[in-house]
Amino acid sequence: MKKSGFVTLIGRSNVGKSTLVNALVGTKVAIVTPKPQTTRRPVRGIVNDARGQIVFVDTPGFFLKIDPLSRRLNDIAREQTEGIEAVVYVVDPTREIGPEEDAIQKRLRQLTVPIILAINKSDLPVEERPHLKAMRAIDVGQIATLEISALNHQDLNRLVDILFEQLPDGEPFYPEHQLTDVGSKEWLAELIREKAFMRLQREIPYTVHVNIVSDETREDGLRSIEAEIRTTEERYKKILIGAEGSMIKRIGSDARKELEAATGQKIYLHLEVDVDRDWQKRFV
Ligand SMILES: Nc1nc2c(ncn2[C@@H]2O[C@H](COP(=O)(O)OP(=O)(O)OP(=O)(O)O)[C@@H](O)[C@H]2O)c(=O)[nH]1
Ligand SMILES: [Mg+2]
Repeated sequence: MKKSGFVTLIGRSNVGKSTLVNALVGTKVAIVTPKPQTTRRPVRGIVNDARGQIVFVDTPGFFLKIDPLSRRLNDIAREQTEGIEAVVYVVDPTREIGPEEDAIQKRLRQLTVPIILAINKSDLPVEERPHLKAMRAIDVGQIATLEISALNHQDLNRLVDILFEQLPDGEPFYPEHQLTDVGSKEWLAELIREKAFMRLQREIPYTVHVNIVSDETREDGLRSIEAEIRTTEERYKKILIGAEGSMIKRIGSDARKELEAATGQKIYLHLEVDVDRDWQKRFV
């Protein structure tokens, strides 16, 4: 009998949860940036091997801020700790344990599922990981503590081995060829949002939402994608467009290049910028 189950990654922003899911799946299913609050929805990354199937659930990083978007993101992460088989608690030894980590740990101690503590970023020299000792001392009742690198795939097999030991017998939840639950339109929107996050500064990334309007492959093989980038205010729209369209051109070109490399298709990407004051309120 094979095994199967859901495993949720929990941790504050920027610890490398999405990088870890991508490394485990072996392909980019979740976007990654050096900015906090990159992930906005629970992205599932699916791993199959002879032992069965693990569905990894990437979640938004826990963030101690009280604006509506942050609160919603925290709720999304919290909801993903229900009805699952195990939690991977990801921590980052380059940053001090603060109130956010304390809040996460309080929540984790209330869970009854097995927890594995994954101290990430082990590829960095020790001087860049000054909080390693503090991370090693974390006790949330975890069944194992691993020092991993999502970036270099260090010790990820060990993590998967431990998780399979925790999973019950069961049929796979997804067909074996499926790597994620993110649909192609959502993935396109996420990729464009990633490029916008990378190019924009300060608060602006958090005002941005991306919608795919159309995605068609023409007879000559050219794939034509139209997307709108929404922001909450007119002044952000100006910045997003940039002088003579320079910013939006850069974002579009970054996204197009990655898409062309990933798909092998020639891509035409058209981006529109619009103001939508209330997208955050409608964000669920
Ligand atoms: N050196 C190093 N950097 C890493 C590693 N894993 C992730 N990073 C970097 O850490 C930053 C954040 O990575 P993400 O995967 O987006 O982090 P996250 O936990 O998903 O963040 P949120 O979605 O905001 O919660 C990026 O710049 C990654 O390249 C790692 O193992 N080693
Ligand atoms: Mg993430």
